[in-house]
Amino acid sequence: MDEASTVPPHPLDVKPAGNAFTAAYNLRNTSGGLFSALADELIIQILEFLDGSSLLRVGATCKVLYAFAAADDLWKTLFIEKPHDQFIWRGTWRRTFLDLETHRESKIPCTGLFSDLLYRPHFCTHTSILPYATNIPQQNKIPRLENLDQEAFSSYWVDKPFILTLPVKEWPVYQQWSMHALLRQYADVVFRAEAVDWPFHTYIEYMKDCHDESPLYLFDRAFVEKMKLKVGTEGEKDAAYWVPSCFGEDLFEVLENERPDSRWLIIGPERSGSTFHKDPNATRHVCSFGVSMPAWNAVLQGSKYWIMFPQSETMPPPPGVYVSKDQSEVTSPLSVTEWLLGFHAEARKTRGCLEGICGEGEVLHVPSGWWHLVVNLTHSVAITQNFVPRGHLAASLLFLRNRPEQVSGFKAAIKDPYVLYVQRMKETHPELLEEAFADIARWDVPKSKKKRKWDELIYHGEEKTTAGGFSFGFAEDESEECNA
Ligand SMILES: O=C(O)CCC(=O)C(=O)O
Ligand SMILES: [Fe+2]
Repeated sequence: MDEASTVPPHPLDVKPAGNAFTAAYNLRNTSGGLFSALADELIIQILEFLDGSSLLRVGATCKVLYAFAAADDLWKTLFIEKPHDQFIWRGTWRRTFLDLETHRESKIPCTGLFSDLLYRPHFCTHTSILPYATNIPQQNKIPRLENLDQEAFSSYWVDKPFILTLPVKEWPVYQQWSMHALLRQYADVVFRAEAVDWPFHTYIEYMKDCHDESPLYLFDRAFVEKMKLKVGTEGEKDAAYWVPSCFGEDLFEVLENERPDSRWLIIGPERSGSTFHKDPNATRHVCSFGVSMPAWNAVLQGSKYWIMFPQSETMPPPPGVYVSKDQSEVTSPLSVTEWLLGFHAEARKTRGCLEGICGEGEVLHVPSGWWHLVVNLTHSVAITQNFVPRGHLAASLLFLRNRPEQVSGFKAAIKDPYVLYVQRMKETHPELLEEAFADIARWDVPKSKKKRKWDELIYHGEEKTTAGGFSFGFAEDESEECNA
């Protein structure tokens, strides 16, 4: 790919490290003093200790330190650490922190400075992501359907990704939420975007003039309350949106007000997105044992490129993603663009890879346990919600029971979400609960001498009586197993 040709020169004329080998002149021989001998990462780590005025002073000493002290990530951290009541977004974190208009900011060329660390964010910001979302091989394409009924979903599609093109087009929020309308109605409503809580109008200013390699992503779990929306049933008067009917019942609804976070408003500019992860009960967390909640993600504006992989004991995680032995930690230190640059070509050829673009008015199904990376091809507005379909009741019970620390969003007062859930299910859906327990018990019957690793991990067969009076059990960890 020749994206490189579309990348403009770095604003301070910094070049990639490799260029130093053929360059006639290296700035580090004349500038930077003792700092010039240090690795780039070390220089940045030292600068991370400084406050804004010290950073400015260090940056005024020489060209090398001027370029390093201008790294926008340093200023982003400073800005986020210091709460600002009132500020104007000025296109970069440095200018915003210093409240500098663009034309008042110095731009001293640092020709002869070669640094991947300084050049890479600039390169990634200006690398087009569109080529990665095109020419999707036929066998990789996420199936696209107009609509589905519940029966087809639960009997065939429940564990497969797909894109539905019709149901969301009926939603009032799809028909009414232009960026203008959103801004008119919610300008002063404060939404969460990663580490900041900003009024919507500020986030829109940021979105319109953003040069971050990984833009701050608005991801708000309380949007329904903040925007005073009614989540209804299909066609219901005053309903802002409803769950597409094919996904059927959501057995987490029995938790009512005690339900953990389950829905998010997602807004971001082009290139914002989510690096590889699997969803458990909440977004951006990884759950053990491959048990996680399915979700749907409806695009109301813009479009998203999705690349997905099934999870399986026999398959490694997607290229460029590293998982700890117990699967509780995922390391994917790369930004979305870095991952696309480095691993997309290999991923596309990897067994199980599925890709697709979910466009405006479409909804994508993320089955339980699937890895996914998502990137917005244009600015986008989406709603996502996770749910527990019938077929995943047993798995979600196991998850709550075995990994309470990875269950996010339950109120602190709920000491044992598992017990609460069993209780509620017993009151409302006793037959389903019994079926789920029977499933769990069946998973314990070894079909062969060699138990599946997954079963060994989650179920040791000792008997315990739960609050609901059902008799069954599985150990949480080895110590429990020893006591059994
Ligand atoms: O960026 C997106 O829309 C995807 C979000 C996502 O994967 C999630 O909510 O878990
Ligand atoms: Fe996700």
